[in-house]
Amino acid sequence: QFPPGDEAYHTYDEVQQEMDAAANDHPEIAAKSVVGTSFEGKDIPMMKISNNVAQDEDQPEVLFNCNIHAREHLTTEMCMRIIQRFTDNYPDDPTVKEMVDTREIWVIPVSNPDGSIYDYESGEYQGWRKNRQDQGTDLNRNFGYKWGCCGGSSGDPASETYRGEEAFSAPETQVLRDFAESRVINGEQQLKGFIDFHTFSELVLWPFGHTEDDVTDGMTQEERDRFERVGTAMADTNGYTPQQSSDLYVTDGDSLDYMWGEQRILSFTFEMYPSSGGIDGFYPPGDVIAEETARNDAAVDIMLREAGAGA
Ligand code: 0X9
Ligand code: CA
Ligand code: ZN
Repeated sequence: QFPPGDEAYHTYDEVQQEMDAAANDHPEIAAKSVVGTSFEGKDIPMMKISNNVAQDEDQPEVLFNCNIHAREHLTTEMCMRIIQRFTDNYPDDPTVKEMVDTREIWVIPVSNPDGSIYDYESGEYQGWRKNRQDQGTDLNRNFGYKWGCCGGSSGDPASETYRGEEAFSAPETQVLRDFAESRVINGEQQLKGFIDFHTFSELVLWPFGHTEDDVTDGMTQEERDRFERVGTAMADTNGYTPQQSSDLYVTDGDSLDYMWGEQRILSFTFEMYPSSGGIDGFYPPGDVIAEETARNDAAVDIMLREAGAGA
């Protein structure tokens, strides 16, 4: 249970139950699976939403990832909203119907279950960011594209941005890597879009994070312009600020740099509500969930549409 006032947030068990219910209620279009296990051995559940969901059809795929940072609980609600919207509103909502019929949508509501549960389970928030491996690894510094390259992470296990012993030393980043790799079929990456939801600051961020250069190894001017165009289009719908991720600060080993740099997936990090704050910014009251997740509906639709546009 979340602390008083925040009961509207889904616990890990409630996430599992609601995913089970959605899959049971919509078996043609929703299938739940376990994408992998955490350091402590907890299941990391995943939902696939698509027509003919049991088949691996040749349709553009998009991955929505949430709660890689433990205390960013509003992001789990974002993924639950995506699951609810693309199942309950099918086939009545025409955009939902089009996307479910022409895309394969993957949703991971809690990619860091150990850290997430630790953060809320005592009834008092712990302000926890990392996973629960030893002193904790910052999963968003542990991905293996230019890992630890550029002063955007720490080698100190006590640090909030500890990058881990080596690239992909955390089971939870291995899970995301292995899933992305599993979607390469006949040499083609099926995932055409990726959003990693975080809180907070109300930003739409695109790669790269490891360098302040706009154009670099792995990012042509044309590619950069596409990121800016799509990122700005999404930000126009939610009122967030669009920018290259390193404009915020330089990071190395984050999910975005891997998903674009290594997998060539059109990838964005969203920093959700609120726009500013201290530690309390991670813990908005439960009554903002509906508004602050619905706020990203149109951006999610843009991502899904763009995934079908080709590179
Ligand atoms: O630092 C992070 O991992 C993300 N921000 S958060 O406050 N949610 O921890 C931002 C990652 C995006 N990449 C860069 N800013 N380079
Ligand atoms: Ca399908
Ligand atoms: Zn985060």
